[in-house]
Amino acid sequence: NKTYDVIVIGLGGMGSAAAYHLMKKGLRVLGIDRFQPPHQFGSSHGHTRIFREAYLEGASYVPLAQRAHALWRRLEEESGKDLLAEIGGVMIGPENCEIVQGTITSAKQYNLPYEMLSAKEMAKRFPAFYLAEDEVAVYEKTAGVLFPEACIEACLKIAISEGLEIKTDERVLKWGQEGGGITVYTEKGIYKAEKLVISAGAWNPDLFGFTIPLEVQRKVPTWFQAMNKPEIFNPDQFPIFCWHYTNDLNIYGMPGFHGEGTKVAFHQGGLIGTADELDREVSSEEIAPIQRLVAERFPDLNINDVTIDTCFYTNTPDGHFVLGKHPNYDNVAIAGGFSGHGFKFCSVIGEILSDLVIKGKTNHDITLFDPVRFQKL
Ligand code: PYC
Repeated sequence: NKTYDVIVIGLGGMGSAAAYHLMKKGLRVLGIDRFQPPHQFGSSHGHTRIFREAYLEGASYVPLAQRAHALWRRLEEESGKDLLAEIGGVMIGPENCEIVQGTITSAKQYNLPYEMLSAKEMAKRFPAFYLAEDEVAVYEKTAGVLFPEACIEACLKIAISEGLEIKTDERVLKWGQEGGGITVYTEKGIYKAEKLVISAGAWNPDLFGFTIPLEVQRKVPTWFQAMNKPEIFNPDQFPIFCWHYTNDLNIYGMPGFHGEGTKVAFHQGGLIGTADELDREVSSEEIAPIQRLVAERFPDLNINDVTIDTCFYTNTPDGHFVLGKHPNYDNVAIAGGFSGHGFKFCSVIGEILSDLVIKGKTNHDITLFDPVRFQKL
């Protein structure tokens, strides 16, 4: 039976990037996924993801976003695919809200260029958005959109061309430390490696193997077609956005690139459960609140011409990621709990995971993501 250097469980955004970086370092790697990546069953699908560097969730994300940006551009060059479209981004809300102030604080700390726009200036520059008079926007020119399925495809294609072996449609049942190495048991086979990366998204709670408060939440993203002035929803006139709605509720969205419509969705809320058991059916009552909000804030969208999907967030109590070495096993690295804002970092998280399993450490600052921080509370 072949022994690998590293097994990667989960080949979504994070796992495919980890596999890519491990192959670049010349290792023998096996990747396992319970579906066929890129697929629509987890957290890495749905056409588009936000990219931004001025980071309202904390300035310590900025260096990671900058490195992620460089790595996405490198992957684009290597794959010949368009992965990141820099169409700009606006963080909107009353001047003192967290979305606005958090973005400004991190931009100032890292000297990132930004512009403040009043409601009137927004109406002139980005006419699809209807702001209240007391709302403002922080505009970041270099924010934009990643194409998640293309990102995963690019990572896997390059990694496979360099020798990555993959097993797809294969569910991992358990893993363990045996004879100084790792054994992974799937429904179809048994695989051995010296090291393990666990990056299984919404399936991480079953696989991490230690107590950690991860909450899997079913999200219902929605895409709306334009009713009037379709040109104002084109990527050259419609930046990505995060918008303070109430103190506990934000919306976010971005333009369509391939006819899918303008995405507008709630960042908070959704059914809680397990990835295998959460219902994928969506009732019309469930989308009524976002339709009401779209009618108010984007009156040129047609709230009845809507496409609906489901996907998962895996939330941590503080909204920060889980990334580091496994608390009980030195030869296992884990990544998860991305709480709905992780995809933009996949490229750098792949690099960090490869550092952790190869060198046992990384030069990136990941202290915020300590996997055992909740046990210390
Ligand atoms: O990745 O920035 C993000 C984001 C915000 C809300 C959903 N995704």
